[in-house]
Amino acid sequence: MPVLHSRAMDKDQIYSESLANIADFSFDAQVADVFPDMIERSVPGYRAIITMIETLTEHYAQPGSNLYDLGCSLGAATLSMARGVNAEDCTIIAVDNSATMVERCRKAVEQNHTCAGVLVVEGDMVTTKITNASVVVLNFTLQFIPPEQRGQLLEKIANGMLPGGVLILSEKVVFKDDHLNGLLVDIHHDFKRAHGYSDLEISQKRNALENVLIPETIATHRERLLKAGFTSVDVWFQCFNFMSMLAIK
Ligand code: GEK
Repeated sequence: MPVLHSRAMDKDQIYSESLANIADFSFDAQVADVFPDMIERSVPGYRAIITMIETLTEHYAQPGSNLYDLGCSLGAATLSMARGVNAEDCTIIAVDNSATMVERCRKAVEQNHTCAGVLVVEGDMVTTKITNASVVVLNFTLQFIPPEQRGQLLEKIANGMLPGGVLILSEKVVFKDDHLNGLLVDIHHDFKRAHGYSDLEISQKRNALENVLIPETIATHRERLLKAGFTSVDVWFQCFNFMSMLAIK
C-alpha cells in the first residue's frame, strides 16, 4: 500500500468511549487522521479492491483520456490508478468534498511521486464535470450520496465516458432476503471484532452512519447503471456485504 500521509498508522479510536450524543458521521480532521486504519479494519476486501484498481486501470485507461476518482479521501485508489496507467497522456482527477481529505490527498500524491498527471480537486462529485473519461472510480462513495441523486449522477458519469470506458463502483450492500441480510451484517461485525473493534465501537459507529451511509441491493445498483447508459454491468468482487461492480460504457 502507498504512503497516504505521515500519520497513516494512527489507530481509529473515535467511538471507543461511550458518547452521550452520537452526531452524524462526517469526514472531518479526526476521521482523516485515522482513515487508513479505519477503512482497512471496517471494510472487508478494501485492500484487495485497491490493488485490483491498478490492474483494471492498466486494462481500461485509453490514451489522451481522463481518469476520475470521485470521493478520493486520502487517495488510495488515486495512487493505484496512477501506478496502473500505461496509456500515454492521461490525467487523473481526484475529487472529494472534505477539505481535510483533499489537503492530505495532495500531500500523498506529492510524496508518492506519481508520474501520471494527478489533479486533486476539492468539490462535490454531484456537480463535477466528467469529460473524455476512460476510467471512473466510485470506491465506497456513492453510498454517501442521497439515493434520489444517484441516478442523475450515474447518468452524468456515463455521458462523460468514452465507448469502452469503465466505471468501478464499490459499495456496502443490503440483501432482500432478511435472513441472509442479518447473517452478513453479523459476519461483518465479527470481522470488525476480529480487527480489534469493541461492541461499543461497532454500535456507536453504526448509529453515526445510520442517516449518512444508505446501502442498496446489488439488483438496484445493476438496474440503475443499465438505465444510466452502461451496456455491461456485473459484480467482479464481493466479500460479505461489500462488493464492487464493473459497468462498461
Ligand atoms: C478510498 N474512495 O480510499 N462529493 C465528493 N466527495 C464526497 C461526497 C460528495 N458529494 N460525499 C462524500 N464524499 C476512498 C474511500 S470514503 C468511504 C471513500 C468510507 C467523500 C467523503 O468526504 C469521503 O472522503 C469519501 O467520499 C468516502 O478508496 O469512508 O466508507
